Amino acid sequence: MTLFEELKWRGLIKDITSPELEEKLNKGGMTFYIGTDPTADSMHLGHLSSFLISKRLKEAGHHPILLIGGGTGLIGDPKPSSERDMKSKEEVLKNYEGLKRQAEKLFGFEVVNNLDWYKDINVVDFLRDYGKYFTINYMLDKDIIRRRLESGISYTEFSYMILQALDFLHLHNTKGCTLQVAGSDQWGNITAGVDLIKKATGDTVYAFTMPLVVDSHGVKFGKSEGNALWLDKEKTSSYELYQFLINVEDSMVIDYLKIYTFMSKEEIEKYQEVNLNEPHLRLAQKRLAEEIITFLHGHEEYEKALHISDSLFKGNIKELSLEELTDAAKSMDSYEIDTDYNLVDLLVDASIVSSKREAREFINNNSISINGDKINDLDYIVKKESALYNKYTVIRKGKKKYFVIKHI
Ligand code: 383
Repeated sequence: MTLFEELKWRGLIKDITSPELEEKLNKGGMTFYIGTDPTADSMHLGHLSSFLISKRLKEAGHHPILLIGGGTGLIGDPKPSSERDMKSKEEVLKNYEGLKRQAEKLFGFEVVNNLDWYKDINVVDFLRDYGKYFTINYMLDKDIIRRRLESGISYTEFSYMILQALDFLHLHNTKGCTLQVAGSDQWGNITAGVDLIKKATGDTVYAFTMPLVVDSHGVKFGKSEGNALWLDKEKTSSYELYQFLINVEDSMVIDYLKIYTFMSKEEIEKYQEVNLNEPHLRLAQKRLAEEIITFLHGHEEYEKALHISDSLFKGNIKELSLEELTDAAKSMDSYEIDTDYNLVDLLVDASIVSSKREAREFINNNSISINGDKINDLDYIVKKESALYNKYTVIRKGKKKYFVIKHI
């Protein structure tokens, strides 16, 4: 398979600016860039797919530049729904540092910051040197701008595409960059760059986008209960990531193996069969979790996530180290107490059951266990001194549902 065929097979190509790009990609040797704005101090799963494309291109002999938008992050790429809250300069700088550290560790790309060239452009030069290449008609015709016309858009966000376009021009002029890669939400911005370079220099440069990764309901992939799954393990533990990935739908898991792993076609096709014949084993999901967690945090973190998950499944809570238990606790509903507590009252107060009657029923039916031990005693008292590491009491209701009581 050529590189282009492989990218297609993996479902990583949505739109390309011109068909010649296929041959150029296959040949290697292009300098390309991918950009991200410092809206947070870490990337999340939604970013990972396009960064992995960049890694694939690098491995195929292209030269990557990662642009972290220290300047564009101060302006805000327009969202379809509404204006962004403006972030303070301190916060953008802090986020920039976090992203740079993370990206260097994970991908090892050369990093540039567009603030480094914006700071030398004054307002008159900006309007003369770049503004003249953009007609308002062209800008209004961009999908994202059209979508904001009704609800309104500030001049600040309206100007964003000019900045991203001049970045491409700058990297073209200073580093010979001829390709920009991004998710499909960036199509308007990256074609603005391709068009600007044509007008300003006469050169033809290229871009392609990948489809946004979604689940079977068309919802953006990478959010668990509305929260982003971060690539920083202090923000999203390996266990949380494991939980999310192991629960990926059967109808999607093969697509995700193509997008998120470097496994070969043959190997992925084997999983396709396993997934079809024995979906209950969730082997494809397990492998997806192993590949992603190992890539991000190393194999030990994957083993740890697996161990937490197995121990919880078997009810062997006491096996967990404090660190593992702390990770596990993060993905359980929790309730804090600072005194001894009668179990029946606690089950009600922590909203584990809806009434005292229900609490007694669960206890009588052997459906409540504490730190791995079944409890049949209606007068049981939950105490700090019997808590795991004097910190956590883990309550299991039925087979699957876990809650954590935090003793403070
Ligand atoms: C800024 C200046 C440039 C080139 C790009 C940028 C950032 C770009 C953007 N990207 C997204 C982000 O920062 O907003 N305007 O969160 C996301 N990307 C990548 C990918 C994606 C996009 O970082 O589709 C998902 O991850 O392109 O939403 O000169």
